[in-house]
Amino acid sequence: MPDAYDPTPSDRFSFGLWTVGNPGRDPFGGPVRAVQDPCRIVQKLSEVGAWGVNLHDEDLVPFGASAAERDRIVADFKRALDDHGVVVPMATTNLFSQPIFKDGAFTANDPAVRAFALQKTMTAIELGVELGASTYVFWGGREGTEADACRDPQEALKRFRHAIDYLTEFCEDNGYDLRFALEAKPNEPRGDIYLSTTGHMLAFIATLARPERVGVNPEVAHETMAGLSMTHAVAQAMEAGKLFHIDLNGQRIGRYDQDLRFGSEDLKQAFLLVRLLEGTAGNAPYTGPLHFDAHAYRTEDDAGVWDFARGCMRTYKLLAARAQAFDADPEVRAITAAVTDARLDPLLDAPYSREACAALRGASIDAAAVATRGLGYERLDQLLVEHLMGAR
Ligand code: GCO
Ligand code: MN
Ligand code: MN
Repeated sequence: MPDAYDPTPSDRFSFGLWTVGNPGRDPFGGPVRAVQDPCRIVQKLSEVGAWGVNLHDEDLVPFGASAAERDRIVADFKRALDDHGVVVPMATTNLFSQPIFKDGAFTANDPAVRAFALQKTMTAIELGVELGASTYVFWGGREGTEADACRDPQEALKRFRHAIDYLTEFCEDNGYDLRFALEAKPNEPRGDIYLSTTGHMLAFIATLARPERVGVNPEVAHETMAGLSMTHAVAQAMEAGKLFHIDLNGQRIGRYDQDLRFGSEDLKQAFLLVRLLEGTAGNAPYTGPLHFDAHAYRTEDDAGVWDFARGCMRTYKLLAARAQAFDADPEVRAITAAVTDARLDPLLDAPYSREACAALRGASIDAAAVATRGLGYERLDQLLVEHLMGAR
């Protein structure tokens, strides 16, 4: 029975060819599902109510395909997109699967690898532009080390910067209206990956030649693997105007990159993240693509894959509705209402000047009275739990 939580294209949900197309391979076992044709994935995505499909170059065009083969595959794919009303919001380069990238791509020590990575990325950018993508993701899966003495990590950063600056210039020169989104991950497949968190990426972006073209693509699993708050990472990106894309999935702390169905782990964090993205607490909402970088359990057959996809989207919508209700709850609003002080607010609002500073320093504050005031956060968090559990 369709209901209000069934996704529609206006929800801006997207999946990668590599996500719903994941055949269930893991480091201990081979595939358990057949590899699906990309055109069939497009059709199935439209059936389940998704809006977009994202891809790595090699998800669509096999590595080493001839020009004629490439053109035929791309033409078929474009026809499927048109037939089913599915768009390509984001494209990216696979800079991790081919053996040449065993020591990294843009940061590798061998100039032949770095040059090859740039060549491959420029070709993949052209594919993304041809398919109508407006965001281009950079995930440096192999940009890291096990034997850390192999290079000065500062040199790795300089090389990575050179690559991103080179590629933004390439887009500029060719009139490609693409925004870059940098995706951080602390480890896996490398022992340590450079620029390991969204915070590292944000600091790095400020050092680029064209920082306005570059933002971030935070992923739930990656921030959680690092033991960090995804919600805080996303908030920092939003506040900086840098949330260009997002990878939603489920993850438990301290584990390998699980890429589970969105909301299947730590529902409270998922709720807080959706609440932030939707702006139900009053902040400006995120209006970009809502991408699920996750895949079905290895136990699933094809039907289970589409249950997985529907589950990601429905959970997002359920959480958005719960967030609306939570932030409209008068009891919640009473606790979270801004604390105002007619005497101190003007002193805090005034920018620094000698006079303003003297006034601020001279204001008397009863520290003991302030410190003993209860803030009601126990009640607030219980209200959150009750909304989440459908008790309010
Ligand atoms: C991972 C990453 C990737 C990237 C993808 C797009 O841990 O494997 O999350 O799935 O998001 O390569 O750049
Ligand atoms: Mn990941
Ligand atoms: Mn990802």
